[in-house]
Amino acid sequence: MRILFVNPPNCGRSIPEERYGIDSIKQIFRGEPLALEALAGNLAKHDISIFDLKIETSGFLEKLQEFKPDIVGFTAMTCEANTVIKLAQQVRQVSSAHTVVGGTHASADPEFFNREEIDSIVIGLGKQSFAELVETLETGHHKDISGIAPVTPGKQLCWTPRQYTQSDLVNNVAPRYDLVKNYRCHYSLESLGLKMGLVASAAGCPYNCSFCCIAPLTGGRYLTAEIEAVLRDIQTLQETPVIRLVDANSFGNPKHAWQLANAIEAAGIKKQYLADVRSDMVVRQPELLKRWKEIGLRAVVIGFEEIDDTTLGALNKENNAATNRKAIEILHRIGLTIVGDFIISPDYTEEQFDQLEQFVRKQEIDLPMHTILTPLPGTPLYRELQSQITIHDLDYYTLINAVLPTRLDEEIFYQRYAALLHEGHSQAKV
Ligand code: B12
Ligand code: SF4
Repeated sequence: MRILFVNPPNCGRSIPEERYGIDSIKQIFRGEPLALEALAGNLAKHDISIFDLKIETSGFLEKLQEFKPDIVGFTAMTCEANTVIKLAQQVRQVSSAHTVVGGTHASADPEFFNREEIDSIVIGLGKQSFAELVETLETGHHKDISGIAPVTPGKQLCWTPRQYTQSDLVNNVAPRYDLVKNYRCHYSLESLGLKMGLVASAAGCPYNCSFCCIAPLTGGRYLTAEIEAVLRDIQTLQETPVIRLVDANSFGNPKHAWQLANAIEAAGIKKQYLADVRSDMVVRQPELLKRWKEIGLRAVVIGFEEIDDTTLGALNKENNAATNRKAIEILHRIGLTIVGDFIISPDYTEEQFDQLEQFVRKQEIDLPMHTILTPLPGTPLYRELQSQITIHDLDYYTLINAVLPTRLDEEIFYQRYAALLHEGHSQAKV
């Protein structure tokens, strides 16, 4: 089978720019589409191509006509969902390919894609389930595949939930990093001039923060990758000195994280790493962080989210402000760069903006990353705040737009937000 995987373009829209001319908030990120490379890895006998529209700005129709795919697979975050529908319409115009969508939005809100432009929706980890779908399409022996919903426009979707296990990671086959070799020079963190490669050492997260869309990817399970598979992937990315572990919750299984650090050292791998970790794990496992620093950990991304316990509690973070402060202390002591994620509620007052600004300065967060509280469809927060949402167009669900009413005058809200981002980035020490 000929399978074309498509990474949608950078397509999020920006309210501060459109309404108030504040153009400093929207950022363009580029990174390899690891999901598509991983899926391709488990399709060895097929002819696969990845088209990255975040890099190629045109030529999609030409690619379809030239490659003549039997299947076109899209990945999509929420802000890319509308764009994927439009791209799937283009596929329908020139080809009879089976169209499939997977990724964070399909997993959290599959019903959104229950439209005639799409044929199948993959919910959660797809490396194994998609391979099963390709087989049924190739042989014509249709069967029910758990984790895959055939679209039924006009009727509610019906599918068998998948009980995700380690076998869904299909660790015995590597991601096809080679399929993006022509794009690789673009996958860098331009502001720091860093070339970065993506590797997964775990999937999913057992927590259930109300704003987060990760749980549906694994049905709330935390699955660790085999150590040999992680080493293989790091070593394959020979030209990239920095590895971003893409796990939503790295080192969530400390025993696995120790084994991985020891294995990296034993293999003589000299690279730098960036990982997303929880602050309570840092407090419980400072020695683990020290160990990772020894083998190359350069920076950790931590979701501090809010600076007081009431708001943290409301987000169901199962963590508290004291633990966050303790983790910051430990990380400073170890000498790890802290990239701190903070969530600004549209409900923020001037005073709350001031307090957050002071916190970031006082705690010496090296690179603060501020997003705006966004009820992503499919999350508990969405169910809670659905009736208050004023902007339903998913193009704005980039986490840098207020889709709920702001308490402050909207323009002032965005000015304060832009100033916060500017201060954080101008003093960034990464
Ligand atoms: C790497 C990454 C990026 C990279 C690369 C993504 C890409 N496609 O090019 C870059 C840097 C480009 C990026 C950009 C953005 N990102 Co991002 N990103 C991630 C990150 C850290 C890892 C994703 C990943 O590679 N996982 C590893 C792979 C193997 O797992 P996976 O993606 O889940 O894929 C599996 C399944 O989902 C499924 N699957 C996925 N796609 C497909 C497709 C098909 C056909 C099938 C069958 C199955 C399938 O099978 C895969 C294998 O099992 C996640 C957080 C996280 N830890 O998940 C955020 C995350 C996905 N990003 C997020 C956001 C918000 C953004 C931005 C909007 C940020 C911004 N403000 O600009 C932008 C998008 C900009 C735009 N389009 O306009 C949010 C998405 C929330 C949401 N529901 O929309 C996340 C979840 C982080 C968060 N804060 O919550 N991102
Ligand atoms: S925000 Fe982090 S800790 Fe909370 S559910 Fe999502 S990945 Fe897990």
